[in-house]
Amino acid sequence: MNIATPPRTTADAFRDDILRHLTYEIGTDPSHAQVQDWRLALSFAVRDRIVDSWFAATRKTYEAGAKRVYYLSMEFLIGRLLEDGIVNLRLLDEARGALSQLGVDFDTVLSDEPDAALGNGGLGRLAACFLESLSTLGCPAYGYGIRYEHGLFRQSFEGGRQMEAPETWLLQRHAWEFERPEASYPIGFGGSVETKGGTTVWTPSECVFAEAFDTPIVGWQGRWANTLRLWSAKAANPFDLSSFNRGAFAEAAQPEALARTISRVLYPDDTTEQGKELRLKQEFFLTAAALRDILRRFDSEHDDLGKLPAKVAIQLNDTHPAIAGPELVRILHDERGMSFEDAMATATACLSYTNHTLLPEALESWGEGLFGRLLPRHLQIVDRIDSAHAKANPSRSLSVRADHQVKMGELSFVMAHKVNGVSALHTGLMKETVFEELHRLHPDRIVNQTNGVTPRRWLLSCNPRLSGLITETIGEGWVDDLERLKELEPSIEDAGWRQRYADAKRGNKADLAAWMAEAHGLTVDPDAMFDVQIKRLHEYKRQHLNILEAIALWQEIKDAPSGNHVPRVKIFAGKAAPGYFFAKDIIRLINDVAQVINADAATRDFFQVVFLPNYNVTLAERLIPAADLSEQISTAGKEASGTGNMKFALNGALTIGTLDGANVEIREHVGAENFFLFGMTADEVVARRKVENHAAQAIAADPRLKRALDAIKDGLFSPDEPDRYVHIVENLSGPDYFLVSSDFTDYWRASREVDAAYADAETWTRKAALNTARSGWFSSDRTIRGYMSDIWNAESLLTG
Ligand code: GPV
Repeated sequence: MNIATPPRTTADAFRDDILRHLTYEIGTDPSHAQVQDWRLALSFAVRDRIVDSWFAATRKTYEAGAKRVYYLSMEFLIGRLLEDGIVNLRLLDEARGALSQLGVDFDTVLSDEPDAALGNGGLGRLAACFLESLSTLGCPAYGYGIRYEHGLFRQSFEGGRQMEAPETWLLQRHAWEFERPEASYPIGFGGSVETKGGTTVWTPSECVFAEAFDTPIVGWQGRWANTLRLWSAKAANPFDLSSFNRGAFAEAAQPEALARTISRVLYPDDTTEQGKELRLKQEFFLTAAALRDILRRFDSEHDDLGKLPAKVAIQLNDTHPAIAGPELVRILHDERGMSFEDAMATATACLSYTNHTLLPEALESWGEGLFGRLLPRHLQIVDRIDSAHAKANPSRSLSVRADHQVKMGELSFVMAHKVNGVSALHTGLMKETVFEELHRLHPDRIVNQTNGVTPRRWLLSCNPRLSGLITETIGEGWVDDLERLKELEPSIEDAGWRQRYADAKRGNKADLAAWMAEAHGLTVDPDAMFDVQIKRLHEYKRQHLNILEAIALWQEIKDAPSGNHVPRVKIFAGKAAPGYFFAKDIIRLINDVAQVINADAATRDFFQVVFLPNYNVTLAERLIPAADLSEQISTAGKEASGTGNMKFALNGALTIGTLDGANVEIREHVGAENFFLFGMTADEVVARRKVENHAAQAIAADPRLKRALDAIKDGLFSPDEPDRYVHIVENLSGPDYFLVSSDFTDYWRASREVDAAYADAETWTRKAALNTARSGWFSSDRTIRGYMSDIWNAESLLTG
């Protein structure tokens, strides 16, 4: 059953392939080729080798009659694919050599690739890591998503304010996808429902086509490749000839434009509910197309729908594809003639659901008016599912339908055989809060699968200095068996080895400093501590807690400029949802504070603040290997897991963090002495909110906090508009829902412990190296194995 590792390629063979693609695929002569032409030619040469594994894997799956995993997600934040493919195929030397023979700079070619930004943040990036791990593990799987014409917006700053421009990644030819006009399905909306002679028929009033585009996702060593299948919307009747003939050209093009709207943009919200009709249409579009495709594949191999749960596992990445429950029931019952009860049981046995947040504003629900207008038959089925569930559970008081809404979390739970949270803490809180009653009715349904990250992208590829040292020390086995990083521990006792570890970090910091100078005209000292907070802007993530500490630290240094201060550069990056004005004001505040602090000659040698624009996967790959300190400072109970926290620890940054999400498990793995803990626990947070005037009390008790808030309120950072940030100060002094003020004093204390530890380079390096050695558990390979055994009952088709 083994699929052999594909044969290695030489630099010469690779060079010839690149030239062939440049000539016959791009139609360009080497003497005229631009960077983009070389990049595409190289991508095609790499892609050829991936396609070989891809076909072999597909054949193997059919031969074995194996169960397939289908991961349905509105987001796949895959980033660049060229380097990933080269690294996984272990063709780095050959590709570099081939390009150098052709007189082309390899790194310039790699960095020409646009980021595929088909996701907002952690949820979308997790889906991308999962696809790579599924391929590394040889588990037959498909990712299903939407091929957004415009991914997440491009961010720039004007006067410190976030500006948004459309992301146009598809303007250039996309090297990695294969268009599949033959895999195209009509997707209906609206219309009417009729029951005749016992069968119910839905006749939609509107129809668009979903057309497939496939991207192969290759695993480590090219031993397996799975498919990311993204749907693009096309008009059923692309062109209205009669309007055109009348001379009404705009009108003639309308059906096409309207249909395509569905796959036009990724909604730029992150953990906030987006209650737009178009969003619901997108969700149904993705889900209905995926189910059609899944059933077509199933039908080609089997003729008994009873076998569906044995051959098909469908994972819902949050509630966005939750309409899969009613849609699958509708197909099985209305179209395939199964009894309603059997259809429901079959669908439930296939489906499982991952919850990624407890924030109430992110729990999707749809007004029944909208839902019924767009999906009239599905509304009936939801009601029937709800009453069937109520009948089977007479003690039940909740409902999928309440206040004229359809509640997608409850629907997903009822229609799933397993429901999982993404960290131990989050899963526990799910049982106690949002799903308390459903958990009582179905005590075996909720399971935990703590998130993970792929070590191929997030260590091997993004941090060659460190991964080189690791491989030299313990061999290459860690790449797909990350817990073997533990074998580094004896070397950490060796001062010479520690120096090499420190040198790798220093080299990464120097590279980052050089890039910041070149790309952004910033001067930072690579010997200063690089203190990094990179993630979406959200009040619960508390970037404002971090900037308050920055202000207080600056004030302290200013009071004693000749003191013994530990030099620090605070680096921020992240996007705010365009409509989330408070978060956008936090960005502007950080930029304003940076401007004042960085202009202060008295403190400049000790302290700087930087906000890098347009955070994306590629920027994360640059920043994480160069970080000393990882800021994971969310209000306890609010961050479901976090995955950036894992990437930092793996790359040897120490964490300053709260007991939230996977921070808890990171601290357990790396050791409490190698983690800077501060802040209230989730329970303490709940209790603290009940204390009257909690924020005012915290401020009165901490003169540093008061002084920092006063500086903002007095307009020190916005002299041209002194009132600009008064509302932020008022929030943090009054309601302060996220308890920034109440956690400030302990955060300050922990941060000074960080300073003391950093001042002792030997100790710091030991702690950093222990973080690397003990983070192996956070591989997404471990996570996927957990899903395969506890949720999907799926198997690897790779042996040995
Ligand atoms: I719901 N998450 C996200 O990025 N977008 C969303 O819409 C939702 C959740 C994130 C959580 O906030 C993180 O804590 C978590 O690590 C990540 O999903 C992956 O599980």
